[in-house]
Amino acid sequence: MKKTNSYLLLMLSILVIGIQACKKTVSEVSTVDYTVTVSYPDSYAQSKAANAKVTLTNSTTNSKLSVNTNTDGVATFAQLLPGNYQVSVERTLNASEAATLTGIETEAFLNASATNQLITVNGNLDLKLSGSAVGGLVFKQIYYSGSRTPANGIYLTDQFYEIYNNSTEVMYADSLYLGESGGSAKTSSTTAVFGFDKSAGNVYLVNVWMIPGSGKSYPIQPGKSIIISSNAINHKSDPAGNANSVDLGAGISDFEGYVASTNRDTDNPDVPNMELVQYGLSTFTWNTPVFGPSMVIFKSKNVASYRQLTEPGSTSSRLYMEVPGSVIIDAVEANANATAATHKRFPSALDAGFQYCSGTYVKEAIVRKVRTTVNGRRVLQDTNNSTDDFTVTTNILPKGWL
Ligand SMILES: [Ca+2]
Ligand SMILES: [Ca+2]
Repeated sequence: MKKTNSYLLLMLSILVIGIQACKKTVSEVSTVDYTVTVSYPDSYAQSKAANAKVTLTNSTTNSKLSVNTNTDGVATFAQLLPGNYQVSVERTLNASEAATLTGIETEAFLNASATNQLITVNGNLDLKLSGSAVGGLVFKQIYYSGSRTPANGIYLTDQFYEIYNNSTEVMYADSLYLGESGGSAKTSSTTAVFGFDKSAGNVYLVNVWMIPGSGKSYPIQPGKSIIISSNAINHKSDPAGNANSVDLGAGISDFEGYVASTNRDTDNPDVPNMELVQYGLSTFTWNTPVFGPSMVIFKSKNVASYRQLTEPGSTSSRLYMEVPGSVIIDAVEANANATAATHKRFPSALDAGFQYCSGTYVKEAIVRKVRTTVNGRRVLQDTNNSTDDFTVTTNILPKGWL
């Protein structure tokens, strides 16, 4: 018995020493408290990004720890083992969250990361989310109606197209195509309907321009726009201009359409020219129909391979570029009057409606409505229906607001 007791005592002692040794080992490895504070992009309505998933990956062990941010955008990693970590954050916004944060109701995926963070003491890391742009480039304003001179003459070289960054991120105008559909606006009951079949979803362009640049030469900030003018001069003060028109000179126009081949167009050296890709409906300077043009913007690397087609049912040899609807960024139809639905040139998936001015040379522009304002940035309405999305004004304000 005595021997057994001594043996048990010995075993107990070893056990106790062992436990104490273990305890000592654990308490000697000091941990740190680490936080990651996550914010939304500057263009968003709020800064603090709640419910973002923050993941710390230990560079040595590859073990991962994930914590969601609280309402202050803070993810807390308590008792973290010191070491080298890779930090990543992801946040998916559902359509309703995106609507609140960006003004545009569409799902968005945001992320952020920081590599090789040596974490040895208590601390915090700030990370700002970024991701795919919510929203895109849209036509903000199209001025096509022309104006009357003080002597009541007609004046139509003052047309311009304003393209707006309706997104949360910087976008680039480089290599953006601006295209004008073929087909006549409905000016009478006998006006021919454009002969192409719309059911395939394509558009058929008669004139096509491209903005130059090397890829990132022409940034457009969120909530900002560019002006593309047919002729980038101060039409009000130009000797050959029209005192009733608008100033579209340098500082207002970002690009102009210069038709070198006619030897009659004017080139303002202070305003970059667009590249003329296709000029099927040629006049000495580029004019779109004052009865209402149908315009698209698109980006594509395949323009050279797009089919060139004559209009079905027409004897004209004029060629139209067939551009697939899938590359169209924005499409806006204007036409002559309220009865012109029969003469739409675009598939309804690209623009379900159209807009019209009260007449020709009336100095009216069609202007996209403001849907909401987020953090000072106006978000324009884009339901792909110009009847709803646009309004008509006589107050022509390039880059301005009604
Ligand atoms: Ca011109
Ligand atoms: Ca120029």
